[in-house]
Amino acid sequence: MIRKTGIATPIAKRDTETQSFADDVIAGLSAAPKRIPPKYFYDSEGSRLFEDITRTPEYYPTRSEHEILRMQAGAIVQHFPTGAALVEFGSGACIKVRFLLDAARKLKAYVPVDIAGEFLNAEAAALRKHYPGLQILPVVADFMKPFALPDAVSDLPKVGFFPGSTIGNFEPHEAASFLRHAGSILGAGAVMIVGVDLIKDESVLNAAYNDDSGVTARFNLNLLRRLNRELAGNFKLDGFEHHAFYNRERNRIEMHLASRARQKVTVAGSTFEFRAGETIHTENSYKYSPLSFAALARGAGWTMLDRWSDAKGNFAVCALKLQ
Ligand code: AVJ
Repeated sequence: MIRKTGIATPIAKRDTETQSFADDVIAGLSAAPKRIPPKYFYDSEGSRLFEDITRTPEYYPTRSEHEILRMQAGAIVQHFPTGAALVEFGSGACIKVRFLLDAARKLKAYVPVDIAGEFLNAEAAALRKHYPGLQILPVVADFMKPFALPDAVSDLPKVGFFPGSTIGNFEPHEAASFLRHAGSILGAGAVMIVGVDLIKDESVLNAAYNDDSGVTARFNLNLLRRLNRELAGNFKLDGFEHHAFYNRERNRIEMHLASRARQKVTVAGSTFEFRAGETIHTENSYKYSPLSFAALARGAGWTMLDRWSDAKGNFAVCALKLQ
C-alpha cells in the first residue's frame, strides 16, 4: 500500500485530488465523532513511516504474512488454474506478489492495479526483467471503483490478490462490498487470495499499534503535517497525541488523534473546535477469526477453499473461490 502523492498545491489552484482530500477532511471534521479516512496517511512521508512500522519489533502483521507467503507459496498456487492471470488490488511496490510469481510457473499474466501510475509503471518494468516469460499488464485505477482488465486477459481464468490485511481498514459491510466488487471484476470461477489479521491476545494487538520507538505515533501525527502542508492547516503538532487501543466489542484497533486542550484549528478554509480530549478517529484495523472471515466472505459470494497461518497463529492468508 505505497501511495505516491502530488506536490503541495496552492489552495487557489486545487487539482481534483486535492479537492476531494479537502472535501473528505471538511466532511470528516464536521461529523461527530470527528474522523479522517486512513487512506490519507500515505503521502510520501507517511508511506516511509509505514515501512518503518513494519520493521518495529511489535508490528507483527507484515512479518507474519511474509512468513506464510514464503513457507506456503507452493500450496497457495496449487489453487491457481493453469494459465491464469493474477490480479493484485493495490499493488504498491509489488513485493509480496514475488513469492507467488516465483512459485506459480504456469501463470500467464500478472495485472497489478494501483492508482499511483508512474510508480506502478516503474515497478512493472522492473518485474518484466525478473519474469521474462510472464505478461506484466499494469492497470492505473482506483481498485475500489469499477475498472476494466486488459483485453489480453479476458479469456484467462482469474486469481485476485489482496494482501496486507488492507481489508481490515474497511468496515465489515464495506469489506463484503469490496469482495463482491472484486468478484464482478474477476468473473465466474475466480479464486482470490486475501491476507487477514487475526483476533489475538489484546496485549499483542495493543503493542503492535503502540510501538516503544513511537513510529506509529509519528505515522498518525504525520496526517496533521499533511493537512497543514496540503490544505493550509494550522494544526499544532504538540496539540494532539496518538491514541491506539483494541476495541474488544468490535474486534478492531482504533487509532485516534486526541486534542490535549480545548482549541480551534483552521484547515481547508474551515475552522473546527476541539474539546479537551476530543479525538479525530483516523483508522480502524479490523481483526477476524477464521470463522468470522469465512462468514463475511460467504455473504459476499465467496467460499473459503483453504487457509494458512504463521507459526504463532497471528495472521491468515485465505484462498476464496467465487460461488
Ligand atoms: C496497512 C492497514 C494493514 O491496519 O495494521 C499500521 C496500517 N496503521 N499501523 C494496519 C497501520 C497503524 C495497517 N494496514
